[in-house]
Amino acid sequence: MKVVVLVGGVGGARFLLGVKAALGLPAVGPGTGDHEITAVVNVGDDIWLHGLRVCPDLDTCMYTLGGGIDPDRGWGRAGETWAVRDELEAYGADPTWFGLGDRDLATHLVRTRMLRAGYPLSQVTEALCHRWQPGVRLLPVTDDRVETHVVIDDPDAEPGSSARKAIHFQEWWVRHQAKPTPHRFASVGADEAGVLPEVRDAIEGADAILVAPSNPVVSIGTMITVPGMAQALVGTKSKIVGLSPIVGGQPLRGMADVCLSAIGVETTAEAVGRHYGGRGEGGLLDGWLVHTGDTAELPGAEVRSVPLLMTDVDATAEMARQALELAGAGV
Ligand code: GDP
Ligand code: FO1
Ligand code: CA
Repeated sequence: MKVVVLVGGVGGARFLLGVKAALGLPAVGPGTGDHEITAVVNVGDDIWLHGLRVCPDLDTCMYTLGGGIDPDRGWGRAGETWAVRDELEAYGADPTWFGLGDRDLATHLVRTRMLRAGYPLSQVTEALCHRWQPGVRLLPVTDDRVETHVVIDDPDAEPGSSARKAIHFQEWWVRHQAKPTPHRFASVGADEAGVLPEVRDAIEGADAILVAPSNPVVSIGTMITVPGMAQALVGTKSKIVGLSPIVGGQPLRGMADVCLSAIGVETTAEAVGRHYGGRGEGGLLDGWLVHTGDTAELPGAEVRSVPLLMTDVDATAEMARQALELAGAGV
């Protein structure tokens, strides 16, 4: 069976562990079998720092599935040391608010060297995955540069001024902890970008498409802004089933509620489902899974309530099984 999963970082990566397990593959590492999983990964968080290209969502998926992730932070390498970060800080080298660990840095050095040599991000990712053997084909949604920027009130403006400025998503999320109210999110570069042809083909040939319980705005939402992505999803014969990242009216990790408010969507499983939309009404979803106890009326899609807490791989595998069943591709 061919399964395509749309993912962001930590929530998406953890869900992929469950998809692998549900399909009988070892959660971590490579596996053989009849099933093929393709993860379409957000690139909106990607950033140039200290001359290096950093791709947090791709790396989070690669390290999680390859057994190299720091399990507590959910991002970056296990057993990390921070000598280079400390040295950079001693030089006052901006930005000091984003920490690149020593082990993680090797990934960015290899990636940047390959990008500078002319390889597209998708091929660079494939090369990095030769080492990590994630057991899932990790595809950036696009090879083009598409970065999420956040429009906020300009903190340097005169009092009473309505001046605004756009800052990179990471500056807003990591440096400012998503505190400045976002007026809107901009996918910088999306207009000139194109969906990766391999992503389009995977979506066209899939037996099931799952939308991970990832951030609906800055993970899944950003990917859908890439020209060709929405068309590929709307045009596929395969069923598309999403899992709610909102449980009991709250995100389980991170600041998705702040992101949702900025686009005028309530922080409920129902509102996020309606934001994606039922396929029967011109939206994305054939099916929508909400957590036990949550409810959702979603015209044009089938809704089921099942446990959606990724407490361990077994619980996550059961979520994946439920999603595949709703997609008509039960295992
Ligand atoms: P990020 O890129 O690292 O922010 O990760 P994602 O965008 O892939 O996922 C973030 C989302 O995962 C958050 O909005 C969380 O609510 C959601 N999430 C995290 N853990 C769980 C879980 O156990 N169950 C569900 N349903 N959602 C979760
Ligand atoms: N998140 C932080 O809160 N602080 C950091 O210093 C930080 C560094 C970092 C380095 C590499 C990487 O792949 C991820 C990193 N993250 C860090 C996480 C990440 O930037 C965000 O949580 C995501 O982009 C939001 O999805
Ligand atoms: Ca992310």
